[in-house]
Formats: sequence, C-alpha cells, structure tokens
Amino acid sequence: MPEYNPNAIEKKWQKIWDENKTFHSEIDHDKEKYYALVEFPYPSGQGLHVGHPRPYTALDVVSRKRRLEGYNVLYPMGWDAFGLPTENYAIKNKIHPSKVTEDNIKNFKGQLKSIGFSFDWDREINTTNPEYYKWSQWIFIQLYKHGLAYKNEMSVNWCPSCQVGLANEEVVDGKCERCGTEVVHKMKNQWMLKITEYADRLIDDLDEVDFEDRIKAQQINWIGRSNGANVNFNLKEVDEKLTVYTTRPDTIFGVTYMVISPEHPILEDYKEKIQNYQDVLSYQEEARKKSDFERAELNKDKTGVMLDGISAINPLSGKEIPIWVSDYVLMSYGTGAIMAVPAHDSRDYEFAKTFDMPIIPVYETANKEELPLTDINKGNSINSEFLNGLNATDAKKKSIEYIEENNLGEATTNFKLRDWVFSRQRYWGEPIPMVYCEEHGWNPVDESELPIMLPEVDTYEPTATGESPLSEIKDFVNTTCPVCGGPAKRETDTMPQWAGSSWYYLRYMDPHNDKAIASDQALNYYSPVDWYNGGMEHTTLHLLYSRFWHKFLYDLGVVPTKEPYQKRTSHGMILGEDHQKMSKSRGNVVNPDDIIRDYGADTLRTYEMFIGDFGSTAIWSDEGVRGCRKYLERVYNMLDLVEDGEEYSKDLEVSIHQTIKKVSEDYENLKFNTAIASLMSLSNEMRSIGKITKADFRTYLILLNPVAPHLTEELWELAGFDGMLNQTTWPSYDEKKLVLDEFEMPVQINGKMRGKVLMDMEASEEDAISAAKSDSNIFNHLDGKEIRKIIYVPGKILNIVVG
Ligand code: ANZ
Repeated sequence: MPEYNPNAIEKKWQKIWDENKTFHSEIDHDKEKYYALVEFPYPSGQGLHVGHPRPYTALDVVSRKRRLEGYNVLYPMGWDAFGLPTENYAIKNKIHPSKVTEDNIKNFKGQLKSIGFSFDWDREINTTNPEYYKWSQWIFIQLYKHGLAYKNEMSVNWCPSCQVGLANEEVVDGKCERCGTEVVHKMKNQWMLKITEYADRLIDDLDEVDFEDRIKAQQINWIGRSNGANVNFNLKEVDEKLTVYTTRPDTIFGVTYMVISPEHPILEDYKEKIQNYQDVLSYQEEARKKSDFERAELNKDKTGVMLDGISAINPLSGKEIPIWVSDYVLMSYGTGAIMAVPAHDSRDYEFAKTFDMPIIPVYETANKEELPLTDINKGNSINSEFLNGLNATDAKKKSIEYIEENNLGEATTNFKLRDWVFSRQRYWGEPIPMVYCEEHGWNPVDESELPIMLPEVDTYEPTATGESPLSEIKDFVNTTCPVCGGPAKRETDTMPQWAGSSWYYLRYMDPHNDKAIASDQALNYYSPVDWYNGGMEHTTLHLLYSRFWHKFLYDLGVVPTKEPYQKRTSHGMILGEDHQKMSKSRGNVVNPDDIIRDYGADTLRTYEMFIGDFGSTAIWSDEGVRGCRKYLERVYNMLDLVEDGEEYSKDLEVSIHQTIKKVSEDYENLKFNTAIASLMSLSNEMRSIGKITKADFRTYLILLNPVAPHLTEELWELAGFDGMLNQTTWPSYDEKKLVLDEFEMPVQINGKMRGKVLMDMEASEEDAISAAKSDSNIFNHLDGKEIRKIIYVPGKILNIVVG
C-alpha cells in the first residue's frame, strides 16, 4: 500500500467537490435546512493566519455532519472588504484599494480552498461589490425614512493618525482600535443611527435565543440599562433647576454636594453669577484634553472646582449644598449632573476625601471602615426621615413615589449604549446615499439611482481638513436635489466597516438577487441562521449592530424572524508558541500554508480541533501538529486491517457504539478535542485487535470525516465502499449496545470468593452454575459437597452454600 500523501489526496478531492458542487445548497422544501455561519474575513494583505481555520473548521465539522444527517446545509463564505487597512495600504503603495482588495481576496480564497472547507462558493459575496452595497445603501435610506438616521453636530472620538471619527466601540482604553493612537475629541457633523431606540429589545429578546451566557452578559452590560430617577434640585441664587440622574434616589438624604460635568450648559448660562469663573474656564480647558475613558476611571485622582456664587437646595431635606465642577461626571450620560452621596458611592467617596466634604451615611453600617457602603443588600435606611428602617429596594421604590407625587422629578431608565456614529471621512467605504439642498435640506437619493457608486479617483488620501476625499471630486459632489431638481451636493462621508457585515447573512440566502436584499422565498426558507460562531471581540460591535439592523428589517416586514441568529458561540484565540498573541513583529506567526505544505490540510484541521477546549485560548505547538499527522497516518494504514464483514466485530461492537454516541454529541457541543481523543482510542483498539470488518471501518471513516474530510473520502474509495463518503448517512448507535453484554461474574462459596467466570449479563441460573463448575478452583471447592442453597443475581454475582 502506498504511503499517505496528503497533498495529492487533498487536491484530488477538492477538485471533485468543486466539480460536483457537492456543498451547493438550493431551496428544497423536502429537506430541512440548516444554516451554519462563520464571520467572513477581512481580506488583509497578510493573508490567512492560523486563527481563521479554528472557527471555520468547527462549523465545517457541524455542517458536514448535518449533511450526512440529511439536512440541506447552507455554509457560505464571503469578504468583508471595505475598511481602513486596505485604504492605508493603497495610499502607501499607490495602488487603488479595489485592486488591493481583489488581490487579497484571490489569495484568501486560494488559502481557504486549500483547507477543504465545505463552503458553497456559488454564494460568495463581497461587501465592496456595487451590487452588494446597493443594498447597504438601500437599508440606510429605509433607516432615514423611519427617523432612525439623523445628522448631528457632536463631539466625536477622532483618531489623529487615521484622520477618522470612531465609534465608542472602536476606542479601546482611550486608543484607536486600529492603530493605537490616543483618541481626541472633535466636533463634527455626523450621520448617526438610533440604535438606542432598540436598546430594550436588544436586551429583552436575548431570552429567545441560544447564545453562550458570556455573550449575553457582555451585550447586556454594554447596553447598560439602569433604572433610577431624574430629580430636580432648585438653585438658590437664581430661578433655575438642576436635574440629576440617580440610580439611588433612596440615598438623597445623604447628599452632601452636587457635581456637574465641565461641559454643563449652566456654567455658561450663569457665568455672571459665578465668582470664580476663571477657575472654571481653566478647568474646562484641562478636561478637554482627557478621553471619557480616562475621566471615568475609578482610581484616578479626583479634581474639581467648587462654584462660588451658586448653590443648590436638596428638594427633600431642604438643605443648601455646594455645586462642584468635576470631570468624573460625563456630559454624555444621564443629565451631566449628579447628586453626590459619598457614604454610598465610591467615586463620590474618593472625591469627598480629597476635598474634605462631609460624609453622611444613610444606611446603617457595623462600623465606619465599611464606608463607602455600596452593597445595596446591606443595612437599613437611617438619617432619612420617612425612609428610615426600609431596606434599599423598598426605600428606592418609596423615594421615587414621593418624588413623582411632589413633582420633584420622575422615574427614568438610562442606557450606556449610545447612538451609532455612522460617518467616516474616508474613501474606501459605501457612499452614504444622501443629498443636501440649500432649500430642502437632507434627502435620500431616489432608490432607482442605487447604487451610488464610489467614483474612480486618483487620490484617496484623507484631506487635511478632515473631510472625506470624496469632497474634492466635483463630479461626484455636484448633483441635483431629489425634491426640487435644483443644484445640490452629495454627502461625501462613507459608511463604517460595520455596515456591510450588519446584514451579510441575509445576502447569502439569495446572493444574486437584483430586486431585493433576498427573495421572500429564500428568506422564509433559510431564516434564521441556525448557528453563528465568531470572536468574542465582536460581541459588542458587529453582533449588536447586526441584531439592530435585523430588528429594523423585521419591523419593516422584510425579514421573517425577530432575531437573525438562533445560536451564537465563540472560539478562543490561538497564541504563538511563546504564549503571546501572534504578530509579525514578534515573529511568532504560523502560516497555515506552511502547515498544509508540510503536513496536509487534514492535519491542520485535526490539530486545530484537537488543540484544546474550543471556547478557550490555546497555544500553538508544532509538536502537537506532528502528533496529529502521525494519528492520520495510522488511520491511513488501518486499510490493511480491513477484512470482509458487514457487521461490527464482536470485540469492537461496544466501543463503536460508544464512540458514535460520544463523537455525535461532542461535535454538537464544541468538544472537538474529546471527540478526536475518543476516535484515537478506538483506532488503537482496532489496531491492537489486528483486524476489522468493513462495517467497522466504514463507521470509523464517517465519524472522522467532518474533521479530516480528504483522507476519509480517499480511504472510502480505496476500501471500495459504495459511492462517495459525502453521499452516505451518519451512523446511529444502539442504546443497548453501549455496555458490554458479558461480564466477569464473581462466584462465592459459603461467603468466600472462589473465582470469577465470564458470563452473559442475562444468563439463566442453570447456565451460571454450569459455567461456575467449569472453573477448576470452583469445581474443587464444590467437589463432593451437597449444594444447599443458591443465590444468583444476574449480571452481578453467584452465591453457593454447601453443606
Ligand atoms: C447618587 C448615588 C448614590 C449614585 C449611590 C450611585 C450610588 P449607572 O448604574 O451606571 O447608571 N451618574 C449619573 N450620571 C452620571 C454622569 N453623567 N457621569 C458620571 N456619573 C454619573 O450609574 C448611575 C449613577 O452614576 C448615578 O446614581 C450617579 O450616581 C452616577 F449610593 O446618584 B448615583
């Protein structure tokens, strides 16, 4: 038998699958559909890294298994190709981004194909294709028409290096997610999407889907729903009230001062009254230099200015309290003003300690060291008049009632989630299909004009003014007003990279439709995505954005389900052998092409599935790769053990049924590593027995097929089995055959163990006794004695009492 030669085998089968369109899916109402989805890659210049195949192989395993179980599986792939890295590369190397994208896709596609994923390549999509982004623009227009897209002059996170506005989600630790530059604030007129309108539903509908708990928790925290009250504090010196947002109105008797954000408008409004207005101005100047992230940090030194000239009155206690300006209060949350309760809030406590402000506990504590007492489950209310004696939950309820009855404010829900900044001042994105006319303001272009094509240009560098490069292309900018036909100007900002990926899973259902996102028929058949796997880092960005767009499309009646994805799981990252994140500069990057060349795609796939718990971070190991290659070689050589026989070998039957059960369940539960371990151990057993039947081998190949599809197809053919492996059915196991039907029965004579004999689990008493007598030791102990009593428990023990 020839040696295992993965490269030849893999090319051969990839060609056959391609030519036969083995993994192509079409609407087929006689079959149940199964839609498996993985995040489509950004086709970067670096090509695929070994992180990509981990999730792709995982859902490939599920998809291949599902097909053998009779499902009509849709497992598609495409390109999320707009975005900054391509544009930056294009600028640097003076190549058009569309050319860069084309080359990168070609490279990526070749790499993905060489791993043998069962993608339906007929459904390949590319977000930068005008036939695709036509629909991204169409969705934007619908959002606009429904009041969910608006233009707003606002302070945005600005990356001075990329020269682009960033959404909060793209700012990590105060730095640009892409390039790591410190993000600053800049006022800009931007398109915004009202994701906040969907905030409640984005939380509540999580009850209806099967997402990993950690994913649900991250989304809930990100949306950050909190319940409390807006409470009005009158100012003493002027006829004005200052409204605060608090989640703890029950602590209002513990308020010892108020804090307003440096950007709060009353500062400007009452500057005449504020004696130390100069101090305020210089404090504002300082605050402007800090990111919201820095300002909100818990353990940073507290700074601030106490206003001299205006103060406030606590509406419940009637006490006069000072007002401070401090940057730990953000203008972008709640009302930009707070009532400070240092005894029960950590940041207020730090501030009060710094500036020597009074601290009044309003919940009883065992001792002073417990301050600030922030645990709302501890203690009962004190120093709080009509709230005294209540626990925090009851006190909160009662205080809100009181506030509402006395017109001092009202119950309020707040969200951390902000509206989505949807404008980018860059070239390589979808043009926003809006037109501005002096007379009629902003209007969407007529839908018949879609797509608004990205113009061909010579330079796509960001402009010094921070405007999009499109703003310098007169032919593009100058247009006519959709309302009056008079001269008008196009929007020159483009969409963020998140646009195309917010609805791509819908396009796969009907990728070539030029009348709609997808036909109703396709949407009804394939929706929802049954299983979506992707990175944890996309939980608060892409996953939330796409759920928002989907819900909006659901409200329009475009899509049939409330949620896009029924199930969502996440994989762990693969680190380099040095336990560090793989990166070019560290020199620890493993290129999948090398692994395929040296060991084969099946080895790469097996190793990526065997590397460790799927949900956790894993460390790459070349040693581990070699181990997987050895295992596949042994499987290849098992062909020599095959003898005729259409039944499982007696000696292997139980193990085979156990393995079918284990592997079937493990693949579903993302426990690929233990599934492979059990297949390894079954192969050891087979080899130690030295021969296997065709039935044994056939089942073995099917179970391993989802992980190592090329090798198993080849062996299927070499063994002369019918048709191709991908046309067969997934094996089932027999519950009764999961345990051995023979066992070693202990035999006792007069209470003493005298030996063990191999027995059928359900043997009769007569058979049990004659089997016992066939053991010479037991025979000797019985010899010549009268049997007085027999106690036989089938499957357990035989007791003989002799006289
Ligand atoms: C009084 C109080 C007493 C508060 C107490 C908390 C504990 P979440 O849960 O995040 O919504 N706050 C309100 N607006 C703020 C802003 N713009 N910048 C910084 N802090 C702000 O938190 C709401 C709480 O954060 C509010 O409740 C307020 O402080 C503070 F024992 O009011 B609390």
